[in-house]
Amino acid sequence: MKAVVVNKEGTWVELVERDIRKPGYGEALVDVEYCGVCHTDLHVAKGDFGKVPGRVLGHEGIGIVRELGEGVKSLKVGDRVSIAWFFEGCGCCEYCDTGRETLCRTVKNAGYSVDGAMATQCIVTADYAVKVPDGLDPAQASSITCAGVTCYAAIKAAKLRPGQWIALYGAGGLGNLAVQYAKKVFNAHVVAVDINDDKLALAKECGADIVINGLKENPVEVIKEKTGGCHSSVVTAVSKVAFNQAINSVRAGGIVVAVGLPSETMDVSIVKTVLDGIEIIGSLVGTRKDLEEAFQFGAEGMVVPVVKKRPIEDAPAIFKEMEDGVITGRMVIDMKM
Ligand code: 8ID
Ligand code: ZN
Repeated sequence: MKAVVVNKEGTWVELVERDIRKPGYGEALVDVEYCGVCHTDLHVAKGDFGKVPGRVLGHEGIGIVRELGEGVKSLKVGDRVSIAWFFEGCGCCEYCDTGRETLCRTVKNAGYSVDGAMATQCIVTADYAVKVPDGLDPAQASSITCAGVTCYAAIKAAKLRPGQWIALYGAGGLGNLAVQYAKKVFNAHVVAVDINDDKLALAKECGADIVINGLKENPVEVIKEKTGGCHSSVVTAVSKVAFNQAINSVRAGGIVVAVGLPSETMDVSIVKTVLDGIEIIGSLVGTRKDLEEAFQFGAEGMVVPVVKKRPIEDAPAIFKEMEDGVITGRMVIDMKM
């Protein structure tokens, strides 16, 4: 099979030929149709979370089950399923038992701690592969498998209610989907902030009420003036500047949800946090149930991921474009191209 892997230095990606093993107990072999390229893949490739040379990347995979290992009851051959960052939990710890399975301390993550879906075939743990509903385009489904579900779960964590204002910092692969979930699923008013006008144009098309280029205007001032301060904020931007601005963009009692993963620290005013009762929380992808729900909104046409299909040979170029910040929407590797 063809696979996009982290190079042997653990610093970048390369395309290689690999063999795939047979599925073991509880596993399924999947013919991958599409795999989106997430900024997390770039972090992994560059060793931002520790070097993983040789790892097959990819956690926005969609494919068709070709073969089942022994003991699989949840899938059958021919099912269309996801291969997500939340690849497997232990199933019996305090997090797995209380609806917070992505926090499992012995979690496996596709394309990071186990081989992922940026390949023509891959192995999944069957009970953790979420089925793609009929009516959802598989290339669009790939984008929901990480970008979509992450934003959907982050907005839930923000406790967003209809009619409230949310500030979305970052309008990239995740951000444009955050705009759509916030606007169309949660019925909120949306401010999108980015530093790139093309991404803001897409955010506007996706339903943002206000768009702000953080390089041209001060987002905090504009948000205060136009909304009186947002009720919550979700930060997918890969920059501490945006995290700091997000904290200052919410009104008293506001919730700031950290999603982006820059290798930096944020500056938090203790006085503001206390006097304004601000909550700052982290949100990590979504549970299998979140993904099922996020897919369904896609199948119903309420959320339409903006994807561009590319051949697997383009993978190194796509990673460079991601690093340069020039991608609008999501680049999705089409394994049949
Ligand atoms: O579960 C999670 N928490 C999770 C899931 C998936 C992805 C976290 N992530 C992380 C990724 O690892 C990455 O750090 O979310 C971040 C965003 O992923 P992405 O949306 O796939 O990346 P992108 O398409 O490159 O978008 C990033 C956007 O941030 C903007 C860029 O212009 C781009 O549109 N941005 C930057 I960089 N600096 C900004 C700033 N100061 C900014 N936007 C506003 N203000
Ligand atoms: Zn991702």
